[in-house]
Amino acid sequence: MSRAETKHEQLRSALLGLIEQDPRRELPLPSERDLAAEFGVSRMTARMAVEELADQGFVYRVQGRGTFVRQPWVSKSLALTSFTEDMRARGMKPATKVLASAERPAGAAAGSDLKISPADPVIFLRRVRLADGVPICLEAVELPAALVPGMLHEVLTGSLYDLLESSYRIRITHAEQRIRATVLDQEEAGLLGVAPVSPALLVERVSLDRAGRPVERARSIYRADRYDYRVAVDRRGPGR
Ligand code: 16G
Repeated sequence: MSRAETKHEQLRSALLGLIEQDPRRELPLPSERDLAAEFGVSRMTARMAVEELADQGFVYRVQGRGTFVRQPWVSKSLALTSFTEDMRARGMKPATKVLASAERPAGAAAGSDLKISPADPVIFLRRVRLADGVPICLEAVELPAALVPGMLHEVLTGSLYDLLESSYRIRITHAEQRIRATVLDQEEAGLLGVAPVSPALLVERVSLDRAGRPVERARSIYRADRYDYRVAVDRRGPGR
């Protein structure tokens, strides 16, 4: 990787490692003062790293007692699924048509999201995803090429997440997502077999592995007439 990890990122990765150690128990995190001393960062940096994990639902605070790792029942509600899992959960058979696969420089936007230099190579993959033979999603993903050597020679019509796990031991455990309404342009509409300007859901996702390393930047466009986005939500806080 071309860029040194910042102290903040190091601390975040270390904390995520700690959380992963035993996700069944409500482990207390070390205090901000101890984290600052152990990682040689300011208390402000330590606080920011912990606040970020709290915002993302990994940990919660109890006033006067400290910060604790959340129990798995909350993680389940934050479930991160692949297209394949999504379709199977709906009782449908997933399939994939690969439109393009290539290695190319990340460029500024993907470089920034994936925390690599714009000149670093990414694997670009564009696929039509089908459910019971009907095209419902257009997906474009970019992955840092350094993380997935030889990926272009793999079978790319199956589950990308399964491939990452089985061939590269990369498990995506967290994603930042943004969901927006959009309409399909002529090309997109043609690929999805609907009329141009049909409504669609655009989901942009940056996926991280358990160490907090960005692994995937994805843009998925779903036909709004065939897909709804299901989200489990929980009230934040220590009690249930
Ligand atoms: C979903 C993800 C996409 C991921 C794909 C992997 C969203 C918005 N996008 O489509 O980021 O690449 O699943 O699915 O959820 P796969 O393992 O079936 O290829």
